[in-house]
Amino acid sequence: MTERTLVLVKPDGVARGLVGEVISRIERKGYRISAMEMRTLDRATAEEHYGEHREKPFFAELVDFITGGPLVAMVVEGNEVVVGVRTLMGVTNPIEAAPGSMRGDFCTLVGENLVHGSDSNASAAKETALFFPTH
Ligand code: D4T
Repeated sequence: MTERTLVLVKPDGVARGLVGEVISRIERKGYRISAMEMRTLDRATAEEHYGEHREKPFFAELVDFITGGPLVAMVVEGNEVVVGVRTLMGVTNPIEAAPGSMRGDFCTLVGENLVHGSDSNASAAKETALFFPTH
């Protein structure tokens, strides 16, 4: 089933020159990028994007990190892409992410875990509208 998801190459990935690596893995899997932009998030957008984590102890740090430098946001489309991208990314904690996944191959810190992908179709619709309101 064709779906859409929102992918972010987080500021650590941009700073480390891994944008091409992330895009390449998504494209080689067979997914299509239908919108893409580099931008530095303002705090209001970051707080909305991570709204479900507002009460968590790591929320302030998370917002500082995601607004701390440019990121690359993209809308990715394809067959069961929400789960497909999460599989390519690996689990949230990079230490537990499988080798071969992006987090498994390229990072070690949960607070700097390279990429974001929407976790459901409902999140994908909300996040796509937040980042690309006219897409
Ligand atoms: P995102 O949303 O960034 O793609 O990550 P996940 O979907 O894989 O994981 P999440 O929503 O549970 O966490 C959001 C974000 O918070 C950071 N984080 C998470 C953190 O800094 N410390 C923590 O203890 C946890 C659980 C990492 C991802």
